[in-house]
Amino acid sequence: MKKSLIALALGCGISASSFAANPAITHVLTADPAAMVHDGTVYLYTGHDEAKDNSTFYEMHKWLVFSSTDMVNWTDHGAIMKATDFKWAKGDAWAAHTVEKDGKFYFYTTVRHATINGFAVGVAVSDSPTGPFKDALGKALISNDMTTDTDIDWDDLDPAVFIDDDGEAYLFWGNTKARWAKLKDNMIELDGPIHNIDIPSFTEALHVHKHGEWYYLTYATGFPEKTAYAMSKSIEGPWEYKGILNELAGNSNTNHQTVIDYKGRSFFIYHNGGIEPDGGSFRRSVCIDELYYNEDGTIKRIVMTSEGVEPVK
Ligand code: FUB
Repeated sequence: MKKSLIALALGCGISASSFAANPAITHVLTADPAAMVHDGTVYLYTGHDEAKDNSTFYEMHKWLVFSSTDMVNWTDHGAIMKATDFKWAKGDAWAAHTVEKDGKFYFYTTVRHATINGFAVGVAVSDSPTGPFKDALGKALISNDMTTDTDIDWDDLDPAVFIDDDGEAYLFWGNTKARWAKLKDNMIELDGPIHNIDIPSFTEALHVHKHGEWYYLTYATGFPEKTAYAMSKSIEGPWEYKGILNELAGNSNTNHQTVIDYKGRSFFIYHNGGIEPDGGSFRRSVCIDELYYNEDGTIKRIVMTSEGVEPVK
């Protein structure tokens, strides 16, 4: 039985699959994955592509969350928030990222600002990883008027937060300019200036993870996008460019990625337009493949598969 049929059979917004495949989620269109491991469970946050077939731009109103304990069977917890739940925003639920701090879950996300031209970063909070999430600040954390070094109004998108081993939190974001700033302990205010990061051919989708002694900065490069990465021994850089990590994602001009370690294995989670029969750049689906490190800490090129990953035990 196909995974989508199993999902329909289960109903009630719950989906499950008994075997792996890519795309990993097939009963709803999912884009811009961000994953968080909490209390032994993986929570996968995604945008929701709602564009019709043949659309030429995104239609995205809300964000979704799924959970799994084996990276193959995913439970659908439904929508956690919509873009206009931020009263100062007018829409466009683009890429987001969730982290946990002191028992609260902070959801950093991209929306289009209602009164300040361009995209902005909002922050919402919840007591549960599956929400509901509420605006934590009542205004944008980052708006386009705070970053005036580009001519475009979409340079403040795709937030990702990294909490270091010492509890300090860092916000990364940007399009064409890669940016970071420290966050205060309350997670909803910047703690110091906005810095630019010097990395080649940066497009968007900054994401930071740590594995062993190394910090890794992965990001979308070029357009259509591939994924590139850089490494550093410090969260504040400098970052050493290490090349292409993932090639063009089939049938999609974006390739937005997240990386996690889970139960002794490492995973590269991204989207492509591979869902049948009408996937594409604005009808995307999340995929999951293995990620392998070399002994020197560099990462092997991702092999995108149709088969997906073996279940984690
Ligand atoms: O989903 C809308 C935009 O497409 C995201 O913000 C980018 O990362 C790209 O995936």
